[in-house]
Amino acid sequence: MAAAQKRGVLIVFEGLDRSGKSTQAKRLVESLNKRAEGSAVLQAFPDRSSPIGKLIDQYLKKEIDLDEHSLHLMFSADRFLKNQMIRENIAKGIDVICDRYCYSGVAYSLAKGLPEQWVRSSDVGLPKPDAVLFFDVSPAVAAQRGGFGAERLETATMQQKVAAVMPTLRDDSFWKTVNADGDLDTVEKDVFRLYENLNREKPFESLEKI
Ligand code: T5A
Ligand code: NA
Repeated sequence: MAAAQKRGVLIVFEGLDRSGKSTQAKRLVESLNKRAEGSAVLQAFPDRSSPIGKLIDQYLKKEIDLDEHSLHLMFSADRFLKNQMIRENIAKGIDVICDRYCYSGVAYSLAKGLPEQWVRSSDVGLPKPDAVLFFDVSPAVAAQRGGFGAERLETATMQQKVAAVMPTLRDDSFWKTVNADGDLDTVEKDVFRLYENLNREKPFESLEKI
């Protein structure tokens, strides 16, 4: 009898701006697909190509203003639009790698001062990650990296607030800290080691709280 097909895993890359999330999420997906084509998919949040994501993109680029409550719900809605896609892939044995997820949603909105219980409620029901890799970068190292400052939330004040909030969201059952100060290859190896140790035997769940 053929062995039962193992499910895929949901891995979320979180952290401050310029911690290297996008670079490493892409590297992981590429290396998994090199080993077995079609075995992993990458999903960035916000998905700037979706109708909701386009509005979020315009907000981030300071082209339009949005009420902060609406914006929070738009970030959540953008994730729920991928709810089914994530679950279908996981069931088929395909790994889903997310570049940011609801932890960014909660951290940035709490940093803006929106009400805590309300902020924490709008992503309940989303697929629960098997691992949240928190990219821990020191401010001095992040400051040396390129591409900072153009978007709306990329201010020192906002980053300090998010840096204070993000670690309080940790859930020890799936939260893993990655030292993001290292060079690209060292960080990639650390990520891969964490990936290889994930447990595909336990049932896939939904988020009951954040
Ligand atoms: N947001 C998001 C909310 O408010 N609510 C939400 O619900 C969500 C999902 C989205 C913005 O929206 C907010 C948070 C954000 O403000 P984004 O599209 O994720 O932002 O942001 P980006 O600007 O694309 O990405 P980041 O600034 O977060 O950077 P990354 O992805 O952490 O870093 P990366 O990989 O792009 O690297 C940055 C630079 O550093 C270099 C890279 O080559 C690149 O130049 N680098 C390294 N250099 C040396 N050594 C390393 N180890 C390096 N790793 C990367
Ligand atoms: Na990014």
